[in-house]
Amino acid sequence: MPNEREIVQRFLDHGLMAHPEVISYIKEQNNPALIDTITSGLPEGTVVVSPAHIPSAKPERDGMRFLSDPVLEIIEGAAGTAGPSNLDDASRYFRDRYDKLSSMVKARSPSMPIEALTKTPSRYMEQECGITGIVSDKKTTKNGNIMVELEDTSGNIRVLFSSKKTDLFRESESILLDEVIGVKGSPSKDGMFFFAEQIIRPDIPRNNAPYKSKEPGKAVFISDVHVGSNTFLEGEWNRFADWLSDSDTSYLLIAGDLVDGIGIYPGQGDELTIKNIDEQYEVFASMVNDLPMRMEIVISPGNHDAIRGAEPQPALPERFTRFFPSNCTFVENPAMVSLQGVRVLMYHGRSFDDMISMIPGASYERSTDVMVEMLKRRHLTPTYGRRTPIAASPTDRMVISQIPEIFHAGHVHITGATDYRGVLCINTGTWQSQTSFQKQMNITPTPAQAISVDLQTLQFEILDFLEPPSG
Ligand code: D5M
Ligand code: FE
Ligand code: ZN
Repeated sequence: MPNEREIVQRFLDHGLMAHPEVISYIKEQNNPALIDTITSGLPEGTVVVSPAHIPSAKPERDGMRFLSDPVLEIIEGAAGTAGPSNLDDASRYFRDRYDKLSSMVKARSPSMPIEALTKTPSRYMEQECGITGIVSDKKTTKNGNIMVELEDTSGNIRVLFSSKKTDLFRESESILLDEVIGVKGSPSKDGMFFFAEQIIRPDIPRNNAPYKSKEPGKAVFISDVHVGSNTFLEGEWNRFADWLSDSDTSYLLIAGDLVDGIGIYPGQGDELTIKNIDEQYEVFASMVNDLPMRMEIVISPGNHDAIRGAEPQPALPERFTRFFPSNCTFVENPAMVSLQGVRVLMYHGRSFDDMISMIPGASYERSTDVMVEMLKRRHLTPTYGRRTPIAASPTDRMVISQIPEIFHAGHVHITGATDYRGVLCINTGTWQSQTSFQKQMNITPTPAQAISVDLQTLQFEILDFLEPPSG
């Protein structure tokens, strides 16, 4: 198998530079002949080889999509679809996760049952094999290699990532417990170990091409309003509301932490201007009431909202929704909605706390990079049993089954936007200024920003409503 340096050199020999996606594609296909195929088909004067130059990777849309009436459609996570959390369902939950994610991995790279390797390793020693499993353990060996226990429906095996293979080793450092990965490599003589050569994740296909609305339409995205907190920025919110009234925005999406809630953290009472939960939602509802009625408004909950914290979180109950106008649709967290055919995955983002603590180099400042890590794993909450409570149920709703055009999250209170293989990842900041907790955690928020997306072009714009400091 060619390594990255060899592939880069082969292109350089042709006087060409190659985009990193092209290099990883060739590595993944394990077919050095592809380099010649690609170089022979390049338009004259090409300097940089991009993914579009890969002959088999013509842009392709993920299935058919029809515009429907009404233009706002709830695809997944409509109110009332999150079932109860029942620990007896935990094994079915993981089986469903494994089935969904392993089939994505296997579609990209062939895979054999782990049991075949552990029972008859001699048959496979000389050849490269692929296996796909759920990560049930991960540790660093005394020699400084990484060992991951991988489990499929037939058995389990210890997979070794050698620290000598620098690129692969670095990639293996980001392997998370309970994620589903494929690994290419070969077994040890006794079938006790599997020596890894390459990691295959479910990922977004690199030829994914996002759907764009045929009709004009603009959507605005926000999150983390935190009504009731003494740091809620009322003046900034009013500037935003005024701007919305004058704009041609058709949709407003709000991804959780609508209110600050009560009893969310120790001592919160001292930081609340509204200490009653019904009143917090009533005030938020009156703010929403002042927004244009022509807009469709989609609202999902977050970890500060008054609803079960285990994800998928149910939609807000009628006790609070009754205060809101009729143009509001309440969905679960996560939810997939379609705006004129453009699909938006809304997820508040509690699992950022877990992923940032586990992935080397991940940070709150660059949360959209963490969203990319979720897309690669096709999962919103890869690791079970840390800070993000996950509801055990027969199906794993946290799997990113359908590929959205827009992936909208919040929670970190820092605005960000990035594109990953045709998926626009946006994090929509907050409407509260820095809290004492965030000060302690060294989190500097970017308050009073919204992100607007043109549904015809998928171009985004960051809108800033922060008032200049007075005095
Ligand atoms: O989250 C507000 C901010 O605080 C956001 O940047 C995430 C961060 N946060 C929240 N909970 C934790 C924990 N447990 N550890 C570290 N950082 C955290 P909000 O959900 O609005 O309170
Ligand atoms: Fe928040
Ligand atoms: Zn939050």
